[in-house]
Amino acid sequence: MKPLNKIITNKDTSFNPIWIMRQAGRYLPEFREIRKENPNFINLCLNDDLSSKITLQPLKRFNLDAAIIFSDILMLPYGLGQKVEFEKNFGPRLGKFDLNEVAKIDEIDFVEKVHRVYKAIKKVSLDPDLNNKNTIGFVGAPWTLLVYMINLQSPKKNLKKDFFKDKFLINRILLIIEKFLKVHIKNQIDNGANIIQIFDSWAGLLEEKDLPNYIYSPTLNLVNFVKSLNVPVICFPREIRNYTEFCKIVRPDAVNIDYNVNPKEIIKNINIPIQGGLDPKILLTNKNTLKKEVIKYLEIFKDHPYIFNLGHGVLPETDPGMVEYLVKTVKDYK
Ligand code: 1CP
Repeated sequence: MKPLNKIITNKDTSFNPIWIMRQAGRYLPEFREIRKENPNFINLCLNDDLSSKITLQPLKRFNLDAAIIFSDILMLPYGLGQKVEFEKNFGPRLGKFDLNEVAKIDEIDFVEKVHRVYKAIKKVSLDPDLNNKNTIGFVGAPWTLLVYMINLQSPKKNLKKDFFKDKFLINRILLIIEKFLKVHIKNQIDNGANIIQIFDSWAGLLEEKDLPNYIYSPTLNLVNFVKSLNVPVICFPREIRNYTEFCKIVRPDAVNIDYNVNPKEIIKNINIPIQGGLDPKILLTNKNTLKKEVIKYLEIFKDHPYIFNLGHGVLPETDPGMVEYLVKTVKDYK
């Protein structure tokens, strides 16, 4: 059995596997070198030789338990024909969403645009170094994708004022997102992904009254879909104020917590396996502080099925030496 399945399926508490959100990325000089030669980020994700190589880069350096495929949540709007670009020091910039154009796209068109992501997953999952490790596929949650597809750029702290103006359009887009996310998930699993993580990075932007329509209901549909394919699903509703209620309603197999969650409180209320929590900024301090914080999480989760990870993605300015020390600290913990 693969390490993450031992925790999620068997509820093993005798060890803590570790992987790191955004582990394949900008803090690694070997990634930056490839990136320099490949200014178009989407094309880089769609180059399965390079994207599979980038996926494996952190595993060559560190004793991690899982690979997460080097791709992006915005491959979904890209596959639907929406323009998606990544600008330096700005982030994603999307072209206007045209419902009439998108309505013409079928499953075959979508897969044709993004199939190289699946090819990369196949390559990664067949790598002998991954025999005893997980291959994680992922998608953005419907809400977070909706945010990018309508806002057309990162919302940072706020959505545009008229974001919710056209409810008809929003609900149509949500249905389209859900349909193609299922296609995207199924293809990732068919090509070797043995865990699916659903990133809802902007869950924290919603008021409580809007959670059922924009988060609970569409995410529950996806969670049930992944479960029907017999693959565990981890949800990360980042900065949602009530993780307990989220877990009760959406029922993922495991939940990733962000760094504002009090780990001592959460284990009192949530009985499914938990992942993550450590503030990525701790990796910018020093080894002593890092070790203290890591041990704190491991002690709190001593008797709870727990996958070590961060409370959000690793920051680009992180020293890879600190990541190495983090992994070693988790692995040496008894
Ligand atoms: O080199 C570059 O400029 C590109 C930086 C980069 C990378 C390395 C982006 C642009 N995406 C990725 C890869 C990526 N994105 C992965 C695979 C690598 C790994 O985890 O090891 C994953 C899982 C994602 C997921 C993703 N993309 C999320 C969800 C997680 C999170 O960080 O909240 C989100 C919100 C995105 C959108 C996105 N893509 C890239 C950026 C800079 C952003 C965020 C911008 C923003 O809105 O603030």
